Amino acid sequence: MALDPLDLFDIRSQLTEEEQMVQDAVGRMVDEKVLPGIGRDFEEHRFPREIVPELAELGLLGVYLQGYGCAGMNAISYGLICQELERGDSGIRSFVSVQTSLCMYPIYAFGSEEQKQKYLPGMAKGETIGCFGLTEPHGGSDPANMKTHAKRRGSDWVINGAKMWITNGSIADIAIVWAMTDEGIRGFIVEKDMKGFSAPEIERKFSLRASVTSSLFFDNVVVPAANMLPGVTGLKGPLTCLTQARYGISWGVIGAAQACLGQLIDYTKSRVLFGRPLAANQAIQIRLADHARRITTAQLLALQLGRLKEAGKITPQHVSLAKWNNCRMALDVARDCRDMLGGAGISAEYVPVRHMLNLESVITYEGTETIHQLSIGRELTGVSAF
Ligand code: TGC
Ligand code: FAD
Repeated sequence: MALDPLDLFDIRSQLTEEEQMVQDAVGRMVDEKVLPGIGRDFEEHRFPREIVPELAELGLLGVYLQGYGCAGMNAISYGLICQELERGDSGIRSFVSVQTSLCMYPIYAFGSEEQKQKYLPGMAKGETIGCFGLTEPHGGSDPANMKTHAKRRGSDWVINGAKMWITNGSIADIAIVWAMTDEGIRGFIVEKDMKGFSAPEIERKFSLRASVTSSLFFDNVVVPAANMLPGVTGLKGPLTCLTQARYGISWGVIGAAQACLGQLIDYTKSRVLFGRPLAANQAIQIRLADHARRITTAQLLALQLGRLKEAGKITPQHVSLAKWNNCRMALDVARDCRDMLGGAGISAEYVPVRHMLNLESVITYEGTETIHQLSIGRELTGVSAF
């Protein structure tokens, strides 16, 4: 029996029936609702907001949280969902990552019961959209150097400062905002209509064009005490959320690489040069084989990462290694697939250039490649080089 070129080591056979059903359902939705229009959305710099009810209907928002209208699925299912969504476009996976792991998760993990009741059910239904404000204009890799601050005024907090490169910012109903206080970094739920808060979109991006990216500005924004997340103080609050989201990215980017390789296998078989199909050249086969090898190793890494997560044994270093390896893999595969298409590789008719441009963001956000390399270096040596 021929092997599946996009699943050479039969990862599918390692999945439970339920996980396979989740993957199939999301895959169908991506085929039917995302792929037909995503090229145009990317060209028009437009997030396809009409997809949000579809995502909610399938239970993909807050998918691994228990209760509050969330589906309570396992870690492998969350990974497969990210993979299928990113096979469509990194912008769609980004939306789900931010809503689920960067907004719903902190409310779930660090919020009061009132906050959970108030926000999570509407977020699971896609009626309330969230964004996550950690990065600041002066340098995102070092969030400990945070200038946005919140000061107590009576029972309220007053926030001043700015955040930059914030996914979903301009379409969000609430922002999870991390600000320096006299007690250290704390998280706040800022609602879009609060006076002094604004979220202009960042225009003219060459990457993640089917996703909204914004700045956030806080000019004496008064936030009631009830909107402060009581369950965490310090940088470990936002970094714990990032560990959840980076986990999903480690799976997601595999989908982008699969989309590129799948298209290239077909293309090289039908493109005839020098009297034979492009695929009949050793140099082309070696490149395709190398991409299949890289995708396979990324799949095995993601699967074991998922198993560690389900066993409660996952560490931030595991996630750093997987995010680094799999983003690098996907970006290299997408760039080389673009090259094998020749001039057609720059055309919107083919997916690699869109994935390649998106992956330039994905390898940068949620910790750049260098940051993850330095995290592993610190783990190996016990010496911090940050
Ligand atoms: P460091 O001293 O290492 O740690 C401070 C405290 O945090 C704890 N910690 C973690 N906890 C959970 N998960 C992690 N990954 C953690 N890493 C560290 C740590 O134990 C410590 O706790 P405690 O109790 O001792 O205080 O902090 P550092 O200042 O040396 O920084 C470490 C470094 C550089 C790795 C960290 O700052 C970092 O990860 N920088 C990168 C920032 C980043 O990733 N930003 C992402 C912004 S959000 C985003 O990009 C969303 S894109 C969404 C999309 O569209 O999909
Ligand atoms: P910098 O931190 O200025 O880094 C610049 C360069 O220096 C990088 O190459 C970096 O690797 C390198 N570098 C940094 N430190 C070292 C060192 N010690 N040694 C050697 N090299 C180093 N943030 C959010 O908070 N929420 C979001 O929703 C969000 N969404 C995003 C969406 C998009 C499309 C993009 C592009 C970014 C988003 N970000 C978001 C921000 C993202 O997390 C940051 O861009 C990222 O963390 C890097 O920060 P920076 O851009 O300030 O780069």
